Amino acid sequence: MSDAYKRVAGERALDYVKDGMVLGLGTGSTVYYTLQKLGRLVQEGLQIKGIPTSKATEVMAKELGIPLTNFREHPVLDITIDGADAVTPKLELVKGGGGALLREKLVAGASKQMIVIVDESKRVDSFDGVSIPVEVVPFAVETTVERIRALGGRPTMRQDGDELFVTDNAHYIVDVTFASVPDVAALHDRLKRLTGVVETGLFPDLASFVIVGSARGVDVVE
Ligand code: ABF
Repeated sequence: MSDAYKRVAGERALDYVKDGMVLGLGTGSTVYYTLQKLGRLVQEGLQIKGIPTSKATEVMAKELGIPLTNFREHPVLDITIDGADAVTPKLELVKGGGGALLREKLVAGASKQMIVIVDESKRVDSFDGVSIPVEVVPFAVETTVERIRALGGRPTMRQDGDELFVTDNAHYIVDVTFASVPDVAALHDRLKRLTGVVETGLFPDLASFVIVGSARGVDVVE
């Protein structure tokens, strides 16, 4: 049933899109529905351009005929529409379940607005025990993993079958849980200070609002 909730949330985000906008195109199964409808709107004449947050989204956007652009042409975007793995009542996000967190954070950070689209299963009270993706450079990864563990985390290298998962940026992902996460921004800062860490999937303050699909329909949470 969650696909229906993802679809209603993903499509509702397009109510905020206007002719002439430059959009950040997120990654994941909720954004899938946004992109499908966006492709139809473009065919009907909607004038927009998009910057994809992953190679997978770039391929899907091209297949759908969504015009693409880049940061050289548009260093500032109007709206990014993207999913999330978990959302707190303070609109803090965990992202990166799909391994695209670095480009997602760059695109969202370059946007005037970030609209987050989720089904209700993503709403949590806190990130205690929630798996947090951390993008790390391959060089000295074992040392970086031990330094994450020393922060109190329980790190696991993300696998892709028998191999280590490799991101679009040729990095690895370490999925980490912390028993208690009382301060999301502070944990992000502690992780980012580790030399081998490129970026974390903690988005403490980028979401403008969240569109939640559920059996009740659609709620906009600000
Ligand atoms: C992406 O969307 C990832 O950051 C996040 O993991 C994913 C959410 O997954 P889905 O929409 O497929 O549930 O932005």
